[in-house]
Amino acid sequence: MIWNQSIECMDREGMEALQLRRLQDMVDRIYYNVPFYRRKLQEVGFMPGDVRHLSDLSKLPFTTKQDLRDNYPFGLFAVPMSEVVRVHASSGTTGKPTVVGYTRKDLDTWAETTARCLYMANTSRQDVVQISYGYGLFTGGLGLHGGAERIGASVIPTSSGNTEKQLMLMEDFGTTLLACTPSYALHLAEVREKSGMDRSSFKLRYGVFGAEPWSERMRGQIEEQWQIKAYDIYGLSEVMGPGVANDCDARSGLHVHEDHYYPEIIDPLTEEVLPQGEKGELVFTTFTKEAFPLLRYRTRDISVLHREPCACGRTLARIERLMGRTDDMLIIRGVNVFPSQVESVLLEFGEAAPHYQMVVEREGTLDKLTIEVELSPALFSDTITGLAHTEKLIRDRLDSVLGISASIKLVEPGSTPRFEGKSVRVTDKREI
Ligand code: DLL
Repeated sequence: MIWNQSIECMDREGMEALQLRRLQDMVDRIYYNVPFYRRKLQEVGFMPGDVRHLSDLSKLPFTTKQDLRDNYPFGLFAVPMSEVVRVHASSGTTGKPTVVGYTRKDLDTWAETTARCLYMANTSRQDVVQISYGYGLFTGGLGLHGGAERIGASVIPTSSGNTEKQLMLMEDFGTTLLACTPSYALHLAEVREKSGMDRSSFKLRYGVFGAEPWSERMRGQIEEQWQIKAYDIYGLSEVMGPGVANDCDARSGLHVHEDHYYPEIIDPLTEEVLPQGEKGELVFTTFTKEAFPLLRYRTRDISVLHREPCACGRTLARIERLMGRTDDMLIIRGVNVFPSQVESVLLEFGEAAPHYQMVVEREGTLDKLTIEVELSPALFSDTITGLAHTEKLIRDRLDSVLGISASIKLVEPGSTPRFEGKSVRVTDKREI
């Protein structure tokens, strides 16, 4: 049995005392070890030692994705690189990724919190866990891997892609728990049907799905098509990776491992902390992370926070199923994509500001991204081979920057919409 009962069922008073001690320690560490935070804290007149109550946190400055970008790649690390044993990265808003680092102790914390999530989803050492999240710079694969190994389950690290092989291994190895994006779980079911494989020859019982928005409707579809119970796992690379929160059998929100990752909900415009039960932007402070501590990180994810104990017995705070974002980040086949990344690539090809439209659709169960690129004089060529060449150059460059393939449609000068106010570059036709 892997869960931390003394933490997960701690009374509020005990939890807040623990959080205050950890916050004090964290503010100390970032003040002395990260020049960026020292400057920010000095700007608001804060010294280590000034944190007396948990509510003092609301007086401290926020950290944003732009701050991470300005300090690329390792500027916000609080330990020397000799202490860093792992680096991951996720999409930044332009060509450069957001980089995160882990000490050995951070990996240990990550494995523990992800194991707690998997335990909420009924995982035990009897399980065969197939991890079809991508391994590599993305935190999904290795993050779930650490948690499943911590439980003592038998881990099959298939990573993403190669659907037929995934199904073959799932059947042959008797996979009981599947971890992947919810849309990929549906795709796997669809391919299984098409290839005439019989559901009854699979031993699958549970699934842990996340890394992209999904709905109760989609949960119902997955549960029906696979005849399993599906759980929602949330996380983001900046805070740790998968395993920041997960839902339990009570299905009344995702329990946040708030002894390590402290959640707040703010009004994204006024930046005021909102009372529990109100909808707003999720903000996280990491209490124990050594390599890459984060103070009040603005996730841009929208949710609602609840602190009453749950029917399952846990007292850990809960966030409601994620409800969208305050920025224009899209998640396409599990990969985070910002329109500004597309823009920065197109700028490499022409002299003027590029005109483009992104269309996202769900074909069957898979996401498809089409980018209509308006030809500028610099891109223009009057031969068919010239156009095909231009299209290939743009496609290859976008593939490598975005990390997913997109169809490119070259369109005539002047044919994409122009905007007087805020431009609308994205049409998302997916129904989730
Ligand atoms: O997606 C970490 C992860 C991997 C979570 C595997 C769960 C499972 P990033 O690539 O940094 O990290 O993307 C983080 O994905 O801010 C949300 O917008 C979105 N997201 C993650 N989980 C969920 C979820 C990983 N369960 C961004 N529901 C986050 C809705 C989610 N959105």
